Amino acid sequence: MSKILVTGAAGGIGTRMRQMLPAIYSDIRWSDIRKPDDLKAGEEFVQADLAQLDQVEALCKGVDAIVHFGGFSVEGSWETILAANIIGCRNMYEAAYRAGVKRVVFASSNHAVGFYPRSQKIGVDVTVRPDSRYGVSKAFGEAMGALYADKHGLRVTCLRIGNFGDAPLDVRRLSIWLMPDDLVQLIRIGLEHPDIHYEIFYGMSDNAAAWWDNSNAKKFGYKPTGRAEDFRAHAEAEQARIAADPVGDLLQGGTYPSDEYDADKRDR
Ligand code: 15L
Repeated sequence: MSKILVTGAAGGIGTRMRQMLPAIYSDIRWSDIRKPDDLKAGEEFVQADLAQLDQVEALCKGVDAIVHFGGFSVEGSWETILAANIIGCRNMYEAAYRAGVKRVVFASSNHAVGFYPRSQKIGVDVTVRPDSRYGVSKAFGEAMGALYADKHGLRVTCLRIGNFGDAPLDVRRLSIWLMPDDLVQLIRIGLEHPDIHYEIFYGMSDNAAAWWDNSNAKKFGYKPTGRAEDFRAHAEAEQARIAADPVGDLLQGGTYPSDEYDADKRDR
């Protein structure tokens, strides 16, 4: 893999990946809509607005693979999601195709399926059940990946990321936690595995309380090393500070499905 473009360089995951990926890949172009505060000398950075196709095309010049963390990473207004995650994501795939990029690793999210109940274990073959406009945009990004893989031969890996960080933040995150080293492993599979055509993996560590069947990732050699249960006491203590959420506590997406929820109030 010679030249890799990583979008979303100034975000939470991007910032961490800037510390980790250069040990594996020597030629990385980083991009974001704003310059990272901690940009180091020698890091190649190109500022770009994903909603502008010409800017994304310029970004993709000479690139072999893209790791796409760019866009808006939480729920937002329709206008925000439309520009950053719908138009921006379309521009990323289209510019990748035009530039002859071979692989894309797309940062999808658990919120593409956040309306599934916590009582149900799901694999990667379920119908999407987005829990927010943000979740819809992630389902869109997965669908675009399938289109560009099937129609144009890009090798696309979608990572339905749970919650990325050094430790699970609460009881919900015990099920969906993703340790940084495990994300690096998943990215490497997407960038390097010879049999990738179009795949979806859950971006989670070795979580005993998981709601997701991640056997597809394991088929490609994924061996997560983070164990959420090692942090259970911490996560339960944090959970005790959070108010109960009668809707969100039953659903995989947590507060995302319960925000703006009024299905129980409508006359059908
Ligand atoms: C996500 O997709 C978000 O990017 C992140 O900020 C968290 O909200 C995470 O999901 C989560 O579900 O915890």
